[in-house]
Amino acid sequence: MNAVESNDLHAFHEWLSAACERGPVPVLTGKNGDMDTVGSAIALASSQPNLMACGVHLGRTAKRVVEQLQAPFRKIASEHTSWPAAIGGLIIVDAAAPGQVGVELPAGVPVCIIDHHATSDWVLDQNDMSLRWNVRATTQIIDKYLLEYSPQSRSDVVRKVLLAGLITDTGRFRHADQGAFESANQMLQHSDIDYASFLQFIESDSTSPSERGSLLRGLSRAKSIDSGAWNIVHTYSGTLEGRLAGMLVGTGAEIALVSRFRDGQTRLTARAPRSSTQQGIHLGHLMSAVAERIGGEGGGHDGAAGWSGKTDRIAAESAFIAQVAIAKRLEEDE
Ligand SMILES: [Mn+2]
Repeated sequence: MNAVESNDLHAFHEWLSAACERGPVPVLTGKNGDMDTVGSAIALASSQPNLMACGVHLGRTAKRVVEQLQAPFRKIASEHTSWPAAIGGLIIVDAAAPGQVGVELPAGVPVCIIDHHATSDWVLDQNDMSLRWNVRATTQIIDKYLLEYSPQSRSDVVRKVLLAGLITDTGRFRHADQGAFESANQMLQHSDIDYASFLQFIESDSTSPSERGSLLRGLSRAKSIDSGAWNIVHTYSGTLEGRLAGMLVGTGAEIALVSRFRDGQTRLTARAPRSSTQQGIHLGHLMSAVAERIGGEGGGHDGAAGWSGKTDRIAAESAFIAQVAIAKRLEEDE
């Protein structure tokens, strides 16, 4: 661990200890309920009795893992949310903006943001803090904290939810870097986890006939266009947009874009292969720029990002495509 990380963890530990002394501290997940946000919350919450992992939604993988491991996680309502009385603080994991948690936050409560997104729309108050590291998964930050300040909480269940977050956020280590492998090694070390069978369990997700139908319809509607220096393959779908975008990348798309419109909300989901990010594409920055252009919230990572807002679907797609048009392609030796 470098000096910056170890200072950050120390400051976080002080913040956390003070918050837990004041009262209960919810550890809130992002509303997409992906494995990284849920795994981070559950693992961190295991370190202190006053912490409680909670969120509005469990995604598919997270739901299966939480059920299988019987890990403590509390579902909370997205409206009229009842927060504990005498709340000591609030920790939000793996969410780049207030709109990504799906609940109204309690007023006047010190907040800590733990995240690894390249973009951040949080506005922090004096008693708030943020732990934002350039790592592949938020669970890597949590594991480093536990290793240093609460090693006894790193049970096999805790290690499994951490590892599951790392596996899914790196796309089964396809988007991993050296730090991600170091974290994986750390999580497995001195555990009884059989990595291959745990991976098999995570991947044993079956697609229902109706989901298969919408993936296929999404693929059949896909169009390939050029925008500036880049090729974009785009389509729309009512479900599994991330998975569909991954399939579009599989067609050789330099940028894959999937949009969806539901209940007055449009959502854009984009994916790019490493070859595109190496040549200068940063989807998180592009989605932030879309939000600046047409409103809503956008951001994420270089190769995976999203935007959501009230603009209609076609206008939102057009805004993204127009933003790509002005993205420069770096030459190989630059
Ligand atoms: Mn994440």
